[in-house]
Amino acid sequence: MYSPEAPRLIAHLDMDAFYASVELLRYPELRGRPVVIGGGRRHQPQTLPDGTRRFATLREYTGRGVITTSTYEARALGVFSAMGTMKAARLAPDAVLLPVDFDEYRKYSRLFKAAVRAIAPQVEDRGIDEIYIDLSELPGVHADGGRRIGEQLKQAVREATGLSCSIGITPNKLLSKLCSELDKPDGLTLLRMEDIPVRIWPLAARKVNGIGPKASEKLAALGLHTIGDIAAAEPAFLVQQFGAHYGGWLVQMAQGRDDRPVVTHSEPVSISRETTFERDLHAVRDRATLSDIFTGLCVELAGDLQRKGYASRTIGIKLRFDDFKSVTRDLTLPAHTMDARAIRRAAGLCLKRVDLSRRLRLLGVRAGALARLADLVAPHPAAEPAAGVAEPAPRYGLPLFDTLESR
Ligand code: TTP
Ligand code: MG
Ligand code: MG
Repeated sequence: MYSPEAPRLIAHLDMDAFYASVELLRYPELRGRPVVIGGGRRHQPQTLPDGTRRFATLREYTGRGVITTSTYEARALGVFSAMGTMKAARLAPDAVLLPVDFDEYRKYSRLFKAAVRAIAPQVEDRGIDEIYIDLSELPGVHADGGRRIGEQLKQAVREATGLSCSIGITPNKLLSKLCSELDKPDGLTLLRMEDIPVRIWPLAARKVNGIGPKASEKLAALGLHTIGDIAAAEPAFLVQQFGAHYGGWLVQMAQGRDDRPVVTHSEPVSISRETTFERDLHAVRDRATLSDIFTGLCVELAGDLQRKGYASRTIGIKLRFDDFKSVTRDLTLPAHTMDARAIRRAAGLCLKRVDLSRRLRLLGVRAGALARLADLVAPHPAAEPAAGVAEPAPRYGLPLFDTLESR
């Protein structure tokens, strides 16, 4: 467990050219070529009668899309994440263009994270292709600054996914995040506090997570371009320029100090379910259909809460109309609940407060003000899982859109 006194070893692991590398697993013939990910369905590779594949290239692209990522070969031509695809096409017309397939990337994301957790369970999820890992408690880890475990983690990720990653291992998250970038791809970078002047101070200030475009512009205007420039600046000057909070953080950051813990579980703010209809539905004319969908969403939401171990005190709805305008309404309950009936009743009351004369495109139900079931000392009867809820969608007697008929 985290203790501010004990020396820590924190890893930051980031997958190399993640979306592109996942695509190369199924199209190995593209290895070594510049490839960018950012196309749509029309850029799906075609399999020819002789079994070879035909790929779209950037020169064929027209549209307003952006690149999600590119292989290192494409980066050598100046093509990077978030660049307009048309601009990329001018720089690298012969680069292969592939469509984005989030389901596939999520699958590999789960695989690499599971492989890491099997070795080092203290993992903080930082998005689809990166995590922090607190290595401090692993047996023997301090003997070599984490090198052996780092190599083991890279090996495990490679075995589970066929993909390479880069890892930084240092005493804190700030430094590890910087270090995982230093030797990409397939890097393993260890750093101790005494290495900061040589390895960290020369880096550009904007490399730091927390120094965005605005702050780095202001720093540059003050003549502060590298992390070392910030370290050399007068702390009082930084506080005067950036305020006590951010200025104070800059002072600490430049010395490589950061005591944020690795947060192994995050508490969701809300849980929701929504659905877009195949055709727009009208609250009165499609009452039965809407009613079923509405009930179904509430039952699914109750199931989500129960599975995740949360109860909610604020139930909300979201509607989107045929003119794409959206409205939300919510209602705070007297006690927390995870019961489908209570959720449906509250959502129904929210619905009464909406003008439903237009057709609907989308309907959603949201459970907010969540509390962990374990933290609710004396659960209200309504917070107990209802007996019928785990069974197939129960049908409730109450007409859900009954309020509409009286309009
Ligand atoms: P990154 O880790 O930033 O980039 P990367 O994994 O492609 O390359 P690197 O080797 O430098 O780590 O982002 C992870 C994935 O997130 C990336 O593969 C695609 C996606 N992404 C976007 O969709 N848009 C963006 O602007 C960025 C930066 C990433
Ligand atoms: Mg990455
Ligand atoms: Mg990343």
